[in-house]
Amino acid sequence: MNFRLHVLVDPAQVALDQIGTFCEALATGGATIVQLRGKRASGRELVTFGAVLRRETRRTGLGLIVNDRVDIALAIEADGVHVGQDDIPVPLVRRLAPHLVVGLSVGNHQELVVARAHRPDYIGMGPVYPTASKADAGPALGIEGFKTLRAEAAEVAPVVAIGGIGVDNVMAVWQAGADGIAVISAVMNADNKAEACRRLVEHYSSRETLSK
Ligand code: TZP
Repeated sequence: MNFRLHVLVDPAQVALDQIGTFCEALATGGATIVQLRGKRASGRELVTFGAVLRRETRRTGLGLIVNDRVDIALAIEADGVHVGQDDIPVPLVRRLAPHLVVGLSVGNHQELVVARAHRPDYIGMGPVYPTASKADAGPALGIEGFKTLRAEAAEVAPVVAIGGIGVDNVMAVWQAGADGIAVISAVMNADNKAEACRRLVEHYSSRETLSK
């Protein structure tokens, strides 16, 4: 799985009949994964939206990850599930769904200790910058804090940076060694979503050189 650019989407943000166009824009712009994240959505809403999202992500070559809900991930045949430190522990997710890619959120050193023991397939690390999209995101690491924690995580799993990332600060995140980024507002608030994605990933391929 290519972790380059995850775009997190809430079912309230895209009408069912616009999901196809939405996925086309993301894929055109260079996103690789859509994460279904409906904190206030019912199970029924998630499977209804998720079924269309699964069909359209397949058609456009995007991966599909579901936030928190292993049951929904299984029901819609997603590629993976992303859990936080208060959700179902990674080893239990593996038992329930051995074929799924599993991501784990890490925001500090203690949580990285958990990640080292639980061995997720990738780590969602942040918030790197302050964010208005998640009320309980915790304190921002800042780019230096991110660099330090990412270096510690290097042997554990690929690191996907999240939180307040946009076109104006993404270069620093690539330079800090992120394997991928995950965003909400930088893409969801943009009128031209393909262009927003393109600008976020344009320096992705040079990140190895950048971080030297
Ligand atoms: N987890 C940590 S920060 C965050 C999540 C879900 C929100 C990211 O949203 P944005 O708009 O890209 O800052």
